[in-house]
Amino acid sequence: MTDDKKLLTPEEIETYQHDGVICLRNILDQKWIDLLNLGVDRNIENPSKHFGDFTKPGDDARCIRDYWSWENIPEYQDFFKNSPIAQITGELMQAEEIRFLEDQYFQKEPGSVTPSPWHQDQPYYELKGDWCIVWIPLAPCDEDDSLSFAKGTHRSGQLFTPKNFSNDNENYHIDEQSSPLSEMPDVDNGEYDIVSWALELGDMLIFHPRMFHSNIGNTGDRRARRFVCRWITENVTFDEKVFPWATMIEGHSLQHGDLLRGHKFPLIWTREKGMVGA
Ligand SMILES: O=C(O)CCC(=O)C(=O)O
Repeated sequence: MTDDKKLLTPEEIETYQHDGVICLRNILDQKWIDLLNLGVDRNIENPSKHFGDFTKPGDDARCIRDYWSWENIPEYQDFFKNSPIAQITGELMQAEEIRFLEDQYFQKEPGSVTPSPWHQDQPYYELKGDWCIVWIPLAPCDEDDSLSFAKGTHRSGQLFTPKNFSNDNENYHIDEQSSPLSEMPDVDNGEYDIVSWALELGDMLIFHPRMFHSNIGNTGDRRARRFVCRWITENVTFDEKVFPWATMIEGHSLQHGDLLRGHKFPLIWTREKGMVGA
């Protein structure tokens, strides 16, 4: 049982820590789903420089994505400042403070054969410390079209070469002299404990940055759309150019080793005061 002020149970926190992923059911009101859908509509009309169209050649079903757009999308700002997500991630990571890091959407039309290949998020980011990813379906999705995870893969601490979503999911080129990363293992070889969930509106997935995860495309007959957001705790520092492909929001003034602070990384929740971002 949760106490009055808590949104998660100790069992849910334990599941996240042990498995590296948790599925939370019916935790987001419809008003937030509606707001995020409006935000994604606006984002599609006003793409950022990160916009990507990953539609496979010859595929009629479009697959698009954008990220780090929140400074131009008021609906995203309203969502991250006022929805319960900051508190949920704060409880899950047992944090003192939670800051918003990044927005992202993926949209795959019915029949899209563009997969999101098995990967970890950590190697894409110039970050050190505790953070997490929240995956929110903006249309119901069945198990096949949901995000799949290889349970417990966050625990080894090992990082693998990420895929370049913009380049047909090839591995990024690695300079063998300077990169310590090996190729992602074959996650479909039957040796991993793969888990995925059919999701309704109001459900969400939260996962650890080292978790192996993937999506096969959209085999359903309705548009698949999700809003993904990333949240950092008080101990996250800037780990400059850990890998040549890693990115960070533009315009920050961080030096290597600095804690992520300031208006590019808005403080939303503290254990002591609760919601402080409005
Ligand atoms: O939703 C998808 O297809 C991919 C999401 C993903 O890989 C991520 O959020 O890191």
